[in-house]
Amino acid sequence: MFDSAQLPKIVAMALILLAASPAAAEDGHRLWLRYDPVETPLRQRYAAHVSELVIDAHGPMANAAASELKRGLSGLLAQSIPARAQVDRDGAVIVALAGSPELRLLHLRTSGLGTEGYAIRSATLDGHTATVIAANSERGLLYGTFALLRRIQTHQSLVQLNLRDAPALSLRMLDHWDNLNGFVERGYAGKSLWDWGALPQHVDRRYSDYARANASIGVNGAVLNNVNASAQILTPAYLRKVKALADTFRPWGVRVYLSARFSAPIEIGGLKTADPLNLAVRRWWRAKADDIYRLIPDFGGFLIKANSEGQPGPQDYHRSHAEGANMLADALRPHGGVVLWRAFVYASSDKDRAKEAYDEFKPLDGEFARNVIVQVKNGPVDFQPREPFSPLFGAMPHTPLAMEVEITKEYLGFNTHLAYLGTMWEEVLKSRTARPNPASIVADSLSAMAGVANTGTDRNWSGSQFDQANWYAFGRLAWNPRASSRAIAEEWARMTWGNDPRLVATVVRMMMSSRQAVVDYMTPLGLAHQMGTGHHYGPAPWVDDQQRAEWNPVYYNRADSNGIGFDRTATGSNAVAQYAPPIAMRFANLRTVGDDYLLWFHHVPWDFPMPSGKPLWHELIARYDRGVATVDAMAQTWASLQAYVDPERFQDTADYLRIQGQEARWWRDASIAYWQSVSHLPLPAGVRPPEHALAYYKSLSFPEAPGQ
Ligand code: GCV
Repeated sequence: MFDSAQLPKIVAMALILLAASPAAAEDGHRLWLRYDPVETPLRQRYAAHVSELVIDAHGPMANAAASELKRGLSGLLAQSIPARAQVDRDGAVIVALAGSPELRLLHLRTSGLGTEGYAIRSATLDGHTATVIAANSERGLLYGTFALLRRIQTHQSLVQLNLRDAPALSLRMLDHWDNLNGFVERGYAGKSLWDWGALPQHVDRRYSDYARANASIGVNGAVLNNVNASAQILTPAYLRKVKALADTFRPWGVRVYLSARFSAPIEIGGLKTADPLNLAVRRWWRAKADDIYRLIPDFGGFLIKANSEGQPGPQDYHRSHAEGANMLADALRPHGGVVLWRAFVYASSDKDRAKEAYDEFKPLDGEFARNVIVQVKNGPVDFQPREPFSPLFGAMPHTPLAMEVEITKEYLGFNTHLAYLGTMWEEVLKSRTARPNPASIVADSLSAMAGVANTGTDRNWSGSQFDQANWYAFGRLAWNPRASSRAIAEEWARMTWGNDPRLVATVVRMMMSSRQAVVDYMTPLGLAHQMGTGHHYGPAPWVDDQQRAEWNPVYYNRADSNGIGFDRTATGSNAVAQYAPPIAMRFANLRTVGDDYLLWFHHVPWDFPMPSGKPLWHELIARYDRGVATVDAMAQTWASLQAYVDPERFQDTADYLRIQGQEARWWRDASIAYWQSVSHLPLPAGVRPPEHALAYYKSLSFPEAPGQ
């Protein structure tokens, strides 16, 4: 029988057992939305500002905001926060739409916030202190909610707040390269999140978690399927599945888009042609758009890869990209949808690949319908560890442009290499285009940003703990393309790892040096596309046997006994001429181009004297060594953080850094062995020779490479 006298003993034993049992696994699944309790006494200070919730807005997104506030605040403050109909004590958090009585009383103006911005203000209402989140739309309230929570997560003050923020770009999208069979092209985080087999009957919990994470960073659109698209996605059966996802994402402000295959009228429509000027084809797309909008009234639109890498497109019918895009734009226009038409094209083998997108799209400026956005990759070739900005930015003043970046690390070591890409995107966004004004930068030319997603079914979503930072940074930069990647790294580090100043400073330091390290050990000094054929993993600078010239690393490195690099000046392909004159002059001059783009724009003799005083050959080797050394330093630094980080995530990261260290050496050694076979130069004194002969590196095949 139960003896009540034993109760205290039982409780004490239960507590001991609980304390001894391992905490829930820290697998990174919670991303940056952890909401663990803030330590006291800071928690008490926050508690004074958060005693109750007063929500004066209704609808799916306002409800999502309210539930997020409840969840976040009760987690961070370790107490439940009651919801009230009106303010009845100090410390209320009020969520209110423009025109609500609270905002009128406070004279809180929402003009200038647009349809997605928010204001957060400390105020006094009915004699009580309060914090007000105000916006013109439910979506603005959602973003304001996450902004307030972020302040607490990153230990910022809630005193005398007077914040206003709105996104600079209206479309902030994730592009999923997910195939309908569950595989993700260039995906390194497991399989596709979308379980097409079980949809629409089974709507996995992860879908709303995914949309919620996007909402927290301002991402407002998702293209669900690969740009190498299957027409099947447009069939009624799939559209019902897409609708289920759209319904799930909607409360979190994320609209659904689809990649459409240009030849779908033939493949699933029974037509004989997909010619964009053919009336039956135009009717087919209009009817398809009508069907989609009947199911999904807020459908975003289509993303198209046309006449690129074997995909069908308008040029199959001797029509231009503009004619193709405008035909789809006509079908979507009555419903408010947009066409995102990609400028990633390269087809002619006798031309510099870096020139092709500009040459094809620049002449079409002004010819696109108003609901077409041309989507341009950040660099002129293909998501390399470093490229100069695409010359199309600033060169198409009559066409809205989106910048496409690759969050998934196809060319940067997949998921095992730690590379924070915020620095790369900041570098591109802040590059001076000098168009239309001398001070114009890439960010000025943008209407939208798209990131090729790095999400998948891995518990940690992104394939590694640190790859989550790239998803996070993408959203924050798409919201504000002028933001500082360092500030974003710090925000993410605090929310993801903790607020201890030493931990934060160390993690941020690692992140900020990480992408340059990858550049150094993979493609230093402006080299590009030296990765293995097809998979793009590991070094292969010697490859010269691919059918098309521009599929071969030797096409890009042009290394010979005289020197190395691609001459894109007037004596070579003259790609520099695609940039505005001041930029072209800088890139064309060996003395002003700078180390970062040296071999991108110039073929340089091995003995060329570098600004460091070393000849190019020595400098090149020093860069590989610097890359390896930075990775070693990251591993050591990480080891010093063991006491600050939970064991699971600590170990995951330590293991991956070890792999990265091995593979950085592989890159260094294989590359140096190959350059030496071409330059015939001795290694500088004191330099460690490659561990193996060149033949060994050439013989490796994926996935037998070291670290695999
Ligand atoms: C989706 C690169 C990638 C391809 C990708 C293509 C693109 O070439 O290797 O996997 O295809 O870019 O962006 O369309």
